Amino acid sequence: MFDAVLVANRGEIALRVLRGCRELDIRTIGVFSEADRDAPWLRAADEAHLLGPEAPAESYLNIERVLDVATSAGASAIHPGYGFLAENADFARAVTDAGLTWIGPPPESIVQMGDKLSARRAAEAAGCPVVPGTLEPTQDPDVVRQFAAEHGFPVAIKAAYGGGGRGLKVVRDDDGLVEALEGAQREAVTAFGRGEVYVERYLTRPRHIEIQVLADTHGTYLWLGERDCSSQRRHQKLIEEAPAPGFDPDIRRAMGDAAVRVSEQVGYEGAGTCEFLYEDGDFYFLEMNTRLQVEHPVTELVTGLDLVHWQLRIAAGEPLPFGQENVVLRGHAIEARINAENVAMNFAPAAGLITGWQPPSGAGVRVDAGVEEGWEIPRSYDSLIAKLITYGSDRDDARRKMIRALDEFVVEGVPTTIDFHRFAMRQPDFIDGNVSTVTVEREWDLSPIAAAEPATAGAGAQTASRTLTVEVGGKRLEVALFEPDAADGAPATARRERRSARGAGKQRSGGTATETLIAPMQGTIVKTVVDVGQSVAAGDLILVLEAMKMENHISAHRDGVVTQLHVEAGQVVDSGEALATIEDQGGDRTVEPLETS
Ligand code: MV4
Repeated sequence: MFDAVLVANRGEIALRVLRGCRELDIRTIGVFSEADRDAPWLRAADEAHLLGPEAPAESYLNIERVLDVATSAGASAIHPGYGFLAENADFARAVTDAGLTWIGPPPESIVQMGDKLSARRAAEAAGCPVVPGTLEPTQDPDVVRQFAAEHGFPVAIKAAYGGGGRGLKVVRDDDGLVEALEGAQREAVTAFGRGEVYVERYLTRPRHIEIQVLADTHGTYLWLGERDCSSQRRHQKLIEEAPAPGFDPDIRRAMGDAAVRVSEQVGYEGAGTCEFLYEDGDFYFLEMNTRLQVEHPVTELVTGLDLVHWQLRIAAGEPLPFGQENVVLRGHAIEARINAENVAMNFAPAAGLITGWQPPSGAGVRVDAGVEEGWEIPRSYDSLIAKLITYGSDRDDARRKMIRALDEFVVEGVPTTIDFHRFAMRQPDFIDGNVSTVTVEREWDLSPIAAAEPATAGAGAQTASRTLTVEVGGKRLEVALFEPDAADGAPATARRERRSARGAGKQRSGGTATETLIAPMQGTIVKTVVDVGQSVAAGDLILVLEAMKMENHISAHRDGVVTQLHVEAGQVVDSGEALATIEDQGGDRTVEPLETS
């Protein structure tokens, strides 16, 4: 086993890997950016080194600097965690070239799975079902038209080098075809510098089910059951569970066998995940993630296997000492991602100081967190601050433990997704195991969550809520205090109204049918497709807004005439900023503010 391992990552996954190393008596070397000085997870490392001086977002991507630290600190291997450099074949090669061991798959496997078209070809070659579609890139609308003529609409246009939903466009009819093709190409170039796209039949209500694979360097390939990751929003997973609810054992076995064949096809080693779409009893390979995943704990709980230990042992050359027949799935595990996000503001990420942090514990509860009380969440990184995982004898047991644990969880100072999860765990669709990849976004009304949280709704991270315990006649009562914004003393609700009207020409007083079309998220205007004076119907495309390298179609929120466009292509807008004014046609212009009438 290794003497010393450098963990090239941050947050909860850095802690997860550092702990795994420590359990195997491996000396640990942590690294950190300037924004992560004093980070809580670094205390789990035997030593920690500053990466800097780059901007915090780039520090963890500086291959040369990471290798310098590894060499000078005497590391024998590097574990990349997930994100940052985990799926970077050049980094994997550089690690090996520096005489260190790469705790991950061979770079050739990363490359083959890094491009979706070559991944599809590998799956086909392995006899694994893929979504019907093309295996070669195209730029030609006629190829898409021809495919749709054969297979029918809707079709998906996907970027070969896409990921996380970037460069994915759905075409519902011939009218939207050219726009979608161009949008997918633009997105792919923006995000990945490569515009190749291909076409697939679009599944309208699939489940996202993935198989965990483990392969040693001696030719043993195992699958460790599946995870259902269908609960997601804007391609960010929110809830994962193992096993998939109501999943047929024969389909599970067929999917597992297929994942193993695909892994063999690319000479995989270590821990990896094959993603599938599942609809109406059929499954289709989508892509392979060549890293440890965020949701790996649910697999650990139902298999009893420690995936980080096995990554380390496999990288050290140990053969897997058990076979497929020894992999037994037992019980049920659910993971809820606790993100520092404002659910009421479209899940907008919220940085800030954690003023209160009391994670749950007790039977069947695991918390993997990268924060603690007093830690200020930096702005530069993704918003996952913790994972709450519960384990039960069956799904309902795990779900009830999750609700209990969510109720215990206290986070103060930043808004979180905890209330979303409390809501989700009680949804009939969730209870019935009837969640698809479109359920959270299109089938659930999330407004009760926002309504239950007046302090954070729309107010961003600035508004602090405090809880006081008082005793009234000997009975303990908890009192929530919602404090106004220190900056201007205005209550949160008033500020929220002002914020949504920012930049707008007119503001209706007391009216609900606002004329202002608001940016739902921070981003860059790619293009506007209407002119001032143009009549539009609710749902008509007004402009394209790029956020996190994904294009979002912003449509008219009401019928009317576009009287003002407040933005133009290239402009950066904040969440809540006014994009356009759409006024009623004909009379009934604006209701004048009460003060002046
Ligand atoms: C699809 C699909 C339906 N049909 N492909 C989204 C990101 C990328 N990993 C693939 N994705 C999808 N591909 C076809 N032919 C639906 C999705 C999809 C999705 C997939 C997995 C998890 C969440 C998703 C959310 C929306 C769409």
